[in-house]
Amino acid sequence: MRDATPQTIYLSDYQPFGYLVDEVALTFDLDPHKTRVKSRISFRRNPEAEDGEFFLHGEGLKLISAQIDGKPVTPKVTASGLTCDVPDTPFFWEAEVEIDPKGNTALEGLYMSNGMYCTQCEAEGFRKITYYPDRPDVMSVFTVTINGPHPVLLSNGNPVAQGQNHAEWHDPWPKPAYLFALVAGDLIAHSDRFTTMSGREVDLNLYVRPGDEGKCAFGMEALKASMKWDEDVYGREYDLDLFNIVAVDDFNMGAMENKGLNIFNSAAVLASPETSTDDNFERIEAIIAHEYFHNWTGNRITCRDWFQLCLKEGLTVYRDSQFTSDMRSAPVKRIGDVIDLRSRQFAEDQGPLAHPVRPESFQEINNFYTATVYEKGAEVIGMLKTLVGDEAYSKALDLYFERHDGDAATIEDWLKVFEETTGRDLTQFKRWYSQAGTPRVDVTEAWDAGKGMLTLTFAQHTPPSTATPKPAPQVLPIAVGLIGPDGSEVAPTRVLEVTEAEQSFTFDGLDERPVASVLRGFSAPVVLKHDLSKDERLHLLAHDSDAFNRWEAGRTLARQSLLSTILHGSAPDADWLDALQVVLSDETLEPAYRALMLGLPGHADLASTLHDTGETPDPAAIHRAVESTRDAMAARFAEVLGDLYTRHTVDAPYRPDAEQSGKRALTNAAMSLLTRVQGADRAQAQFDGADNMTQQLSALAALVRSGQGDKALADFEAQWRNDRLVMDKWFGLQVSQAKPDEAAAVAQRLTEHADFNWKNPNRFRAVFGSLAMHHAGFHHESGKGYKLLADWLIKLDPVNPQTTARLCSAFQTWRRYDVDRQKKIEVELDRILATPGLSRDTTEMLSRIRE
Ligand code: 0A1
Ligand code: ZN
Repeated sequence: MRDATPQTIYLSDYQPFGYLVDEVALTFDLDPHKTRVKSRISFRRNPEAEDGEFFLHGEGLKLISAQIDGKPVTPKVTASGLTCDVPDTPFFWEAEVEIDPKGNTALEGLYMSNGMYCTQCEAEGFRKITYYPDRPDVMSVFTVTINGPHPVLLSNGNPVAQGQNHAEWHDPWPKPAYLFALVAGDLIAHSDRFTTMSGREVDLNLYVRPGDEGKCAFGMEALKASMKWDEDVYGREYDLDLFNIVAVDDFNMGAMENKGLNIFNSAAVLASPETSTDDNFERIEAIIAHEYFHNWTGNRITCRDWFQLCLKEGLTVYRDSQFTSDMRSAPVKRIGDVIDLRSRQFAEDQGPLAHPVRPESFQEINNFYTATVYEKGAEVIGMLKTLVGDEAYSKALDLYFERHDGDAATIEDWLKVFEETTGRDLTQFKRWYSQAGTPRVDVTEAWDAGKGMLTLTFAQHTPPSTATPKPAPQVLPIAVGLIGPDGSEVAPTRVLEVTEAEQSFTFDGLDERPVASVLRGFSAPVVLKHDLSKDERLHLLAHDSDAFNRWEAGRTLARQSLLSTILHGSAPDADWLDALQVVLSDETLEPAYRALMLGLPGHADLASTLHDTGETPDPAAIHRAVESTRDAMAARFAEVLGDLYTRHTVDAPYRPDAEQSGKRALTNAAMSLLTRVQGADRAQAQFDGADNMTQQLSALAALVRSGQGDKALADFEAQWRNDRLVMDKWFGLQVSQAKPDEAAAVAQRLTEHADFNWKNPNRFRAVFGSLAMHHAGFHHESGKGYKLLADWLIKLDPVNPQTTARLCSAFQTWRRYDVDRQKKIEVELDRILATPGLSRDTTEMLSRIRE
């Protein structure tokens, strides 16, 4: 039900809870529609809290009975929880409630997925399981008893008793309720062991549904690699005798770091060469690492309140990106992260959903699991490390773990360990946590030939937003190196610390004017404006020793070429194409890097650049420009691409490692382009001969895009119709490869397919996430894309508010477009908002977008 007046919660209102909880004992008697949950919880007054009101959260619970110290009580129950008169002295609260896991389609709390029970409690799902102070600063030791007719009964911690249809678990580490988990079902374990740095043996299990046993080996290896990496790099050891992972098919997000019992969306853990692409493997490895790393950054040290979400998420994303860089190629990982940041986080920061990395208010916390909190949060950690240096970063982290182990901490606590270990004042740096918006940085150069001196002047400006109407200057670590006219590096990377609105730095002792390579490694999440000439950019593309900026030079040339095609209809820039061809043929460069060089800025990225320069983006014109540029690249590079395709085709048995996947990324980029000029035979042959999903799916995409994919689509469906995860790809690909004027119709047709199970978030997102990402299709002038998405969001909202609300962000950039499109979108936003009983999640998202 929609709240009459949705409540806004403010960071500044934080108050500790009036009671401390030492122990929680829960007993579950599982039943699909009538699960009984008994709780026995010890409470005592919190000496640090003023307010002694005894309020327990609880939603959708049927209260059967309640007792205090064994005596029945009659609490006052509302839709959000209960209050009760309690003694001044320590007491035991006992309650029995009934819940309906099978009727729980929101996938929050205890629910059922394909016959198994599972839980999702972050952020506020535990209150749908029993009455409890469901807030992260209330930490307690949990003991859990599960009764139910299922071979596998799991909860957090270590098993203390296991019997027929019965299990008891004890988790010795105090934790907030959001880290509670329970799983029950007919599951199969893929098991292994890990010996920790101090010699303790840990049993590892990956639990899956029967039939998925063949998709566990990679995830298990990734887990062991993560455990080892966290010991080697952060000195962090695992702390239980057991670590369990469970794969579930119905899950709103990627995965969840519940203590000792991580629960994963099956798409984020199950992998096999035949069914998963190289990208899937890399993502799975990263998510397994991410959830595992949370054991220290999130679980042992958790968040005081949900405003501090970036404390665990920014740091854990940063740690998982370090892990991937170490396991694979650091420059390739960095470029991928920046592409992702620009497309998701910059869009958020530039529109009505802009919020600081640490927001100051919210209505529904689930709406703040955003690219800003996660990815910009990670960028902030990266900047901090750049500013203080690697050694100081390690020292600060050691102090953080030592001082705050067992705490529910804040950003202030986090920054303080850096201030204490380095002696730095981080007052200004803290703005990265409190200000919304992406800083714009203008660099201008002054060359004094007589003195051999180059001066770089930086001017920073952050566009104001509702969240931050008056942004102040930020601390910007800007990494700069200089490339001489002969292509050699004449000044190695130096990190300039820009703190003022305008500030200059000089480089001297230079014989000739160099080309400045600014913002190396993308050392700060800003939009850089550096007026280099085309020749200077070509010089960087040919010679920059910083792999990121070398790629960035090519990217900027590509963007400029595309913009002039979009605005003036010009042909693609021949100088850029010539320079790109040289890079493509350079066998000293790793194939994955060259594959990235072949990429173009996305449609939405181009729309954003156009908007930034005062133009109104026309999605159809952007689409045409990208297509004609790709055609020109294909024609211009045909020979080189044919050569790359043959030279880098992998003959060895499939391995999902960086080396092989890099080669496949390059040959598939080549194959896709070649299909434009040489017909579909190569793609068809690759499709027919493929023995792994990377090869099969990229060939299928090329075939569908070229309009010759009908047979391959049918063959693919016949081959994979019983594999849910592969069929998600089949659904998604048809939308993403559709022509702009057909995308909505294709999506509509797919919703009529017998396997379109719209209540499954992965399947819903396969179709509608793909539609929202199909820039020219979603923004087609007919408005059909907008209407179709709105229809389905209205349908999904009562079933799954969280997934509905997340997909609303498809509309966040709407003010960029022409009046006609804006009007069409406005009609749809208002239509959704007018739906009776719209969830708090969706109402908040759309009201912010609509503002
Ligand atoms: N903490 C998890 C992500 C997560 C967040 C919220 C969820 O439900 C609302 C589920 C998972 C992570 O960062 O992996
Ligand atoms: Zn996380």
